[in-house]
Amino acid sequence: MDKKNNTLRISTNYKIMKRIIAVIALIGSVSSSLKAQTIDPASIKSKMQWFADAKLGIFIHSGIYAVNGIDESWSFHNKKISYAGYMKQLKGFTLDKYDPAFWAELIKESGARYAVITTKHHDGVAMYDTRMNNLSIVKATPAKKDMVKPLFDELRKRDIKCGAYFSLIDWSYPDYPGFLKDSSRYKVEDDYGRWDRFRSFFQGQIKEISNKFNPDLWWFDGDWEHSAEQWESEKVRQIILSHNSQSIINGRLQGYGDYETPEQNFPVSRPKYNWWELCMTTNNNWGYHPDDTNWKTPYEIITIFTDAVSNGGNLLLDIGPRADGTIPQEEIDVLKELGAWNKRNGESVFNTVGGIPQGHFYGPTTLSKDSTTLYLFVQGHINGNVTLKGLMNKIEDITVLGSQEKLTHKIVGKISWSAIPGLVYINVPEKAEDKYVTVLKLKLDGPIKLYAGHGGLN
Ligand code: H79
Repeated sequence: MDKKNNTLRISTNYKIMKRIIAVIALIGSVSSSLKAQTIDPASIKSKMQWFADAKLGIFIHSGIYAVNGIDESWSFHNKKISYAGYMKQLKGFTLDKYDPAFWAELIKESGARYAVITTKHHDGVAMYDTRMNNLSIVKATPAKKDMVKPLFDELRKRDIKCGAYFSLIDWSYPDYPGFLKDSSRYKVEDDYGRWDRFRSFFQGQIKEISNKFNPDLWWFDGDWEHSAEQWESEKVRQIILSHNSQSIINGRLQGYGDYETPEQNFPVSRPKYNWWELCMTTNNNWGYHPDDTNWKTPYEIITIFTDAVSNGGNLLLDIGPRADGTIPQEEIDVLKELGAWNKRNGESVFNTVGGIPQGHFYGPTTLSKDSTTLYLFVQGHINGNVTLKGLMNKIEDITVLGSQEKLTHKIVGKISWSAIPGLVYINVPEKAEDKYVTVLKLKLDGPIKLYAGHGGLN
């Protein structure tokens, strides 16, 4: 998907919606104050605050694809397995050892502030008790139970926000056009009646999920197969927000979402969006895939995480549990390591804002909300000195998070008659080093002021 276009669409759609609402207001018939509320930037900002502060979420891809350990939904779509063969997995999805309290505890331990679980992937298998058809783990697998509600209950006990992943695509539904990569059932333009049946079906499921679980966040996927008009994106947004005006909706609703979702791709320059979230796998796959041992290390995950936060984003880190409800040890280990790092260094990440522009410091940075504290993330081994350029403020105090270490610094090359600040050299002793990423906390004499010029040249 072209994310840039997507965002452009988001803002143009808002502009168009704003204009439409202004016109309706003029003719004196604003039927829905909600509509006005959903597009009011101030209310969106307040709705988004927990998300902006949360920084870390855990994504859970649980589905029947874990039985064989194959690609979620795409394996039959891309004809790596027959549809019948894929659906045989229903018989092996047991959730025998599903322990939602353990899952929630692990998520808590990782430091994450929200979790997003698949309620239905592109294969159309609902992970809850849908009344809209019979294709659910409740009706069609030995698990015979809804897995969403018990997890949300356990997460909420621990103050963790709950997200519902929902695939707009449903390659199993007989009235959905798409099926295999090279074959589809029909074209929407050729049979609007049939498409309408699918529309009532998927929108019915969205209403069910709203009513049953009241998600704090909706994570749509697969919007690229149809247009906003075809999905009725505006109506879908309305359905969700009329049930809970504070629900956050991700940006995969053809222009009607609240935030951007780059997938498995890392921004190099800071994205211009107000809110964005990098979703990323722990190995190379979303679902349980025992043949995939390409695990990212804690160091890699922590550096990616701090880089995302430094650039104003969140990380939504995925795990893929087994069909019996257990979580692979490698994923448990990495979440615990990440959690231990967050325990030592979380102050520099949670409830902060993205850091200073590139060039001042060669690494990620964040700022306290009042911008009087600057956090520097130092990756790997430190060779004595860390440098900072263009800082106009006086540094009151430097500490290393997770240790009581106070650091000394030297200002180098400050010329008395010049307004241009000198360089800051911070002396970091080896013993202060964190196992993964060391965080230096610089308390400034006031809100940060930076010099970013060319050294007096024009
Ligand atoms: O649930 C996980 C994946 O199964 C799902 N999203 C994550 C969270 C996912 N769906 N698609 N992709 C990942 C990759 C998307 C590829 C696409 Fe395309 C490129 C969609 C549109 C362009 C390839 C070409 C697939 C369809 C056309």
